[in-house]
Amino acid sequence: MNPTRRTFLCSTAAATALALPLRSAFAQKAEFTYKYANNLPLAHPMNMRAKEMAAAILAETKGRVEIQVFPAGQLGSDTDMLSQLRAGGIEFFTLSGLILSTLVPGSAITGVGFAFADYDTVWKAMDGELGAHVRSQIGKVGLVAMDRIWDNGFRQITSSTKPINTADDLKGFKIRVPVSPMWTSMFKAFDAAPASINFAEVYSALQTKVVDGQENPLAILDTAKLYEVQKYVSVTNHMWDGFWFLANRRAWERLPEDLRAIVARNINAAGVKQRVDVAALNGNLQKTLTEKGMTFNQPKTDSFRAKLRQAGFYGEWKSKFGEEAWAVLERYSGKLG
Ligand code: X2X
Repeated sequence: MNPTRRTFLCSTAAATALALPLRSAFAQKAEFTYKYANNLPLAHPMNMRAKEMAAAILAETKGRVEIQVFPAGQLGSDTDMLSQLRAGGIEFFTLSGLILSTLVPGSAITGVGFAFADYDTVWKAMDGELGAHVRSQIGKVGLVAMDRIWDNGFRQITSSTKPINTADDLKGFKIRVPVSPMWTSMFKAFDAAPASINFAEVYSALQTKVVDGQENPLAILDTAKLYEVQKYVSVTNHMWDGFWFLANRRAWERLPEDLRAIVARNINAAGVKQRVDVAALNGNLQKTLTEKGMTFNQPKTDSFRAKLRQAGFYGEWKSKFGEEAWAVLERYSGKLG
């Protein structure tokens, strides 16, 4: 082969790998082909960052590790995907700590009502002792949680019937909540009528009026098009929610250490970028959603907090999580209840 031709081939291969770091850029089949599944629409930053991350991992491992992204509940509901993750049918899965609590009870602690004042406090807690506390509990059930939790955001209540201004407006309100004791307990404490429904069925449950409302961050209202079936957004910020990036432990440990390090570094880096994207969306989407027909109101939080206190919500969850875990939470939240 003459040098000119070799140079030409090399530079073409390099250009392909940069522009399109896909399977086709590497001659052989990957040694490790792992599935990563989640419940969010393709347009959500979670999936955009995950695709970027998978491409970076494929390139850095020189084609040895391929992560296939399955968005939008393609592989089933959260409940199904959690079972598949445990069985090893999927290797990676992002899940709210509150839903994960059906398996790891202590992981719901990050969703205690009105615990975090702002994102600064959230990341201090989640990248600090509170996150470490939850990750160690996740580690006991055959799963591995990556160091950086991904963001879902502060949650807002939406409705097709009326704006929610005070806790009284929630009396008897038929609201969808994710499948998790923490969510059910919180909306029972508000005297609402919560129904546990997996995210995959939320749009149709709202459309057919099985429920009148739901609660989610603005980025989800937009990317899942919930504005088509909901009218009012009440900015309650009643809880923050995040997605643990989980791996099946057996699959994780099958990766040689050097590959594991590349994969972990890329997942955590993608998570940090995803946080920035999601916070920006949650901060800026009010205008877009208003243009799409939603009406916003900004309730004072006092009546909601008072209702949770009166209903014994904080006392109940403190005794469930235990003094020690509660003290870790209060290091970030301040005194609760
Ligand atoms: O199910 C939901 O509402 C969602 C998408 O926010 C979660 O995954 C917790």
